[in-house]
Amino acid sequence: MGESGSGKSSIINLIADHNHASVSPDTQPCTSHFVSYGVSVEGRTYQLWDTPGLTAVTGLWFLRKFTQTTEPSLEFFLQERRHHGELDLFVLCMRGNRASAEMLRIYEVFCRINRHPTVPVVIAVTHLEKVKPAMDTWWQNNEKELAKRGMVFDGHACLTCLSPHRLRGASQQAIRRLISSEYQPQVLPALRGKSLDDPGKSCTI
Ligand SMILES: Nc1nc2c(ncn2[C@@H]2O[C@H](COP(=O)(O)OP(=O)(O)OP(=O)(O)O)[C@@H](O)[C@H]2O)c(=O)[nH]1
Ligand SMILES: [Mg+2]
Repeated sequence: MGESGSGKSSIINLIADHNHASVSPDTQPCTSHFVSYGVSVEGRTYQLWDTPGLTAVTGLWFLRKFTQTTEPSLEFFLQERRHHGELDLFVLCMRGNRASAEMLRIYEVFCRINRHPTVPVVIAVTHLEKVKPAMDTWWQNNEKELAKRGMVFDGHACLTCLSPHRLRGASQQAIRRLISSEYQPQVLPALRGKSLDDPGKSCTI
């Protein structure tokens, strides 16, 4: 999940190495429905959910309308997934080149209550192709600031989703590693009674 235009659909395509999800050609909101994709990573199948983007309330009436319809439907969607025991990992997506107060609100409303002791929350940061000397420098420079604001994560990946790009392979590895990592069993009571080798974990982006 994340703000509109943060790169959620692009990340799905990066993980899958296939253009499954529609990506916005510009800054307009693109994904309008919750769509799941079965993606195989190193022999395991993951159910990845692409979600409509959340947009900050602004003075523009059409964006305000988008926000008002998306937020309750995201809440309902999460309740449904929780009810079916299908919430295994939250991937919060943000643009590294665009800090926003909206991110903190999304974290507060959707991630904090779901994190301990239930679902791990990780962050995937996009648009980092120009960060020097390496994309991960973004995390080194920003982790403390995020933590100061109460945004704590169980894992992170610094990415570019550009295609073609010389850093795409490294980005794909990083995001695949992020979603396939085994997070501490004590923060995953939803998996108790299930084998951790169980395929078909779902992952909400
Ligand atoms: N330069 C750059 N552009 C990116 C990157 N990731 C995504 N984009 C571009 O950013 C725009 C938005 O990407 P989407 O994947 O559609 O974003 P989204 O979060 O799914 O947006 P909504 O569906 O509207 O919520 C598209 O034009 C992408 O091509 C990146 O890492 N670097
Ligand atoms: Mg999208």
